[in-house]
Amino acid sequence: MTVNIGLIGCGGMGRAHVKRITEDLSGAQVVAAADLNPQAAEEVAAQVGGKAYGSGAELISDPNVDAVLVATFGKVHAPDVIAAIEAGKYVLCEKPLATTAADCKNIMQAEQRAGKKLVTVGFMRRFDQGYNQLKKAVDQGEYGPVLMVHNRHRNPTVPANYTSRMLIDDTAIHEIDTMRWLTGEEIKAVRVDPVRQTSRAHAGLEEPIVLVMYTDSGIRLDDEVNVNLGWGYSIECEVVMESAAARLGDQEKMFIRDINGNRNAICTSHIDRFKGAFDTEVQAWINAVAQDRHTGSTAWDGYAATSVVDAALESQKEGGKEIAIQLIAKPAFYN
Ligand code: ISE
Repeated sequence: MTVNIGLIGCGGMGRAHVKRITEDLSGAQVVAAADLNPQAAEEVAAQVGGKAYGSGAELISDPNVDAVLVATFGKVHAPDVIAAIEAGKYVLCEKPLATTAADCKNIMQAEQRAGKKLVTVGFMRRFDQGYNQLKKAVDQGEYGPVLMVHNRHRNPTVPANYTSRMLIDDTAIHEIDTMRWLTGEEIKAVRVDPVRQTSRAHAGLEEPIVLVMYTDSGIRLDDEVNVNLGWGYSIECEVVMESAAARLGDQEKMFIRDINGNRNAICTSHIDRFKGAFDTEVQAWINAVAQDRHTGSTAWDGYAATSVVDAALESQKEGGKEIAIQLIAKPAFYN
């Protein structure tokens, strides 16, 4: 079976997914594209020979669309994800699932009403080779329990419409989810430490910040979020266990040696840095949809991560106070 995918959101991320589905993956084709910007939808539709729509709702009700890929801004995800669930269609929703825990709860309720897990959240780092090596080192237990994890999330730059809140709900959300997955624990508390501000940020953007979080067993997690470096996309993670520290660097492969010294190439985009992870994630989703089964992270994972976001935003409002995270009881549906 070829899975007919409808894409909602024809920006950079959506187009990168179309490219991978068309050129690199198997078992699926993109048959429709929706965007509030009609020109963007038409461009993508013309590229794949599919239909263009001006809204997610219209695309979801197209009977030719088997499954839906949502790649719009996080704050507008919820209505499209709920409409896809109500239409009984599998949906791969880019992170975050939604930007408030309340919206995530509405999505979980819709899914439970449907009686079937249909939502996969695009937490692609769970598919990254390096992060999987770290997880293996943690799970095998050879080095003892995890005590703390240091994360760095550095971007070369961010667009003018990127807001201070997005440092947390759009950028740090990756580490929030990855740390839940890596440690196998929920995050019980978070605070946001203010840092001397960079002059490189656009007016009104408060950055960098450092999130400090604690898991249920007391593992301390920190995350530097620093999004206007200028020079590269740099993701680092160091897991400190009792008898070893395992570190994930940039994974740049090529080294240059010349009169200026030894150096390696710098990656500048998350789409390149995580290409392998995105490809594996989307292929796994296509394969699962073709077999009518769920795969990957669930709406519960989306909800748990966004609950940490809500608490981090509250911490910022409270001048960096530590805020406890109150999750609802996990519905058996998500076990
Ligand atoms: C973006 O949406 C991503 O997913 C990137 O991985 C992240 O680095 C960036 O900050 C986000 O805005």
